[in-house]
Amino acid sequence: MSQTAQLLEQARSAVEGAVALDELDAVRVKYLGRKGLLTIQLKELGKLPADDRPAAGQAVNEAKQVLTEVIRQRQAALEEQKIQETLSAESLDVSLAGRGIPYGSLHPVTRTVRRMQQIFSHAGFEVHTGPEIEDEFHNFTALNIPENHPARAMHDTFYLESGLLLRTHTSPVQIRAMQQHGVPIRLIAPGRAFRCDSDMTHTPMFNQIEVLAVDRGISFANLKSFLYEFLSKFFERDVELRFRPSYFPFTEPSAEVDVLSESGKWLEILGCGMVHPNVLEGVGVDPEEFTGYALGFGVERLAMLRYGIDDLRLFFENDLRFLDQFS
Ligand code: 2NL
Repeated sequence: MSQTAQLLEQARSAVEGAVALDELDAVRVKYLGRKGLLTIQLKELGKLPADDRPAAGQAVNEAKQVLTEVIRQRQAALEEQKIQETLSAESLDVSLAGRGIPYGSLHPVTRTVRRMQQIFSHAGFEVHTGPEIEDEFHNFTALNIPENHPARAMHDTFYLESGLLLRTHTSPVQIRAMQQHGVPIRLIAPGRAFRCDSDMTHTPMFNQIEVLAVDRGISFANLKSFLYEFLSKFFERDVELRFRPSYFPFTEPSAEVDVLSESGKWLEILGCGMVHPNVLEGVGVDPEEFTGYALGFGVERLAMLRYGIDDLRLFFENDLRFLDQFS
């Protein structure tokens, strides 16, 4: 076998043995590069006798062409193999189970408001809402709290530069409802209230639900039976209540109500009373013909009792580890 044919055979088996593109390129350089073995043969044709040169030259050139083609094919095969490897390594298994979408949950205060609203709607009370920015008339004057009355200072009011204020309770909603719709009326007013007060048991913003029922012949007995009914539904057990005499400018008589907890403690849960005649007169209702009861709950307080939460601030920190427990 001629030297050229020998080199070609060596090169072929080197090409077959190359398992990566860089190995293949090393083979190409070894035989076909500027100082490659076949290239050198071409350069050394001059050393041959003149008669032998054409045939030898043709043989070397043919060998170079064959090898170039063999390398090209091997390169194509290796590239294809590499693509297949990449594809199978990066493949997406569409039959795998998904990662799941985390569900949100309602805030415990929202849950408590909704639950109370549901019980009240079944009892025939309409939900009314109103502005959080109020005037002195609807927040105080109409509720039998005249100017310079100590109760105004008692409420720790946030006043705005305009002379308006952040409502200190949702009672102005009930005043507006009576002005608009007259009586008889049964409504609940859920919403935010604001007081300039912040410590372990008070936050500057809290949620309130007030209840108002005005009709002919409503008495304190109706208020009591209503509270037993409502609170038994809310706490899902027969409740024991304690009515303590109290004072609110907008009710007379007034009471604070405690519920006996399952651990035997009396816990204050709401304030209530018979609507003061001055309040009824102020919205054009004759207190000789109509009477009514009213009450106010702090929603956070009720949510704390229902869910066994001992720190009011948890409601306002929005820590997901806390909130996720209510999904
Ligand atoms: C509390 C409990 C209360 C009322 C709110 C009310 C509303 C109108 C007329 C009369 Cl329009 N009363 N609301 C009554 C009693 C108690 O809230 O602890 N408040 C400081």
